[in-house]
Amino acid sequence: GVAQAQTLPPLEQKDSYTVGFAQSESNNPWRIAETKSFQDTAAQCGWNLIVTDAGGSAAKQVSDVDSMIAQGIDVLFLPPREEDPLIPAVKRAAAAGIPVFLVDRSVNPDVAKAGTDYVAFLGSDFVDQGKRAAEYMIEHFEGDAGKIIELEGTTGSSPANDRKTGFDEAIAGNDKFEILESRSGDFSRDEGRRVMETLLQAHPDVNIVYAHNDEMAIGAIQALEAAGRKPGEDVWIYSIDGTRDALQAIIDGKLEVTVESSPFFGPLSCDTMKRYAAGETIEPWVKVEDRIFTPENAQENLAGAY
Ligand code: GYE
Repeated sequence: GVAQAQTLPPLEQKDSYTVGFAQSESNNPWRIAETKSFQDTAAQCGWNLIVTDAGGSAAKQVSDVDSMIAQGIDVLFLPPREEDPLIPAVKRAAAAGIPVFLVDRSVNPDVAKAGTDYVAFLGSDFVDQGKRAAEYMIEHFEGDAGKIIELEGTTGSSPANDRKTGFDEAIAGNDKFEILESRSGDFSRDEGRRVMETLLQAHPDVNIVYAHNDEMAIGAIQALEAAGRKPGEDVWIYSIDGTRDALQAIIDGKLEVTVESSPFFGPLSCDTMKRYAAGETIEPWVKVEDRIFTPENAQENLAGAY
């Protein structure tokens, strides 16, 4: 509407754009695949692409965005590491006339809004991902009572919050499943392994792990095997993303499922930016549709995995 047109910075139609992509960290294959997708898209989309890496620090990501604003970028693509700390930087970019597209993670909707503070959020439905992981578990788990350890993603990030919500909603009122303990593994393999080692000692009766991403699921598999447990036999693991290692773990019988969360945001970002420059009103949430990887299709998807 009129209010949107007045508050969102416009974007000129031109052949080349200086584009900022302020990556949050590069310590896992998902984020490396995402950065590569932006780099692979740059030439064909006319982007002079500036990429930064905040190394897992929201404060560093804020200062990366501020230096991009100072450099005079035309457009900003941002995966806010956590839901709150990046909001002031998003608002500063918009105030400097830079259209901002949030990619793969969103911000606190009570504090910043699509169509006002930023153009749109491009990404998956994380609540639905958590729900689908739970539904697969409910349908396939063969034990009598599911005792779950939940490895949560980065505290305060939109995928960690929402993947928890979706999973919790799906098992609410189901007496067969109980979450023994939930703890953050920061979406990282090493942290997932360390947290799993600790929680395994506290809860030796665990027979299910729900990991908010594949890296933590792989870390959990390592911790379980080191403790003499048998992933896929006495502990069933459910996860999200669709990395190569996760597909291989499914093929090896150590992981039950991974709900897809695609990192390939380059082409979608190009398309959305061009639509915006052409004067289209962009939907507040440009939704990514995700598949699910199971023992039935893991092998055929391995070659295209990252
Ligand atoms: O699932 C995880 C990554 O924000 C959707 O971040 C993304 C998540 C992804 O670190 O592996």
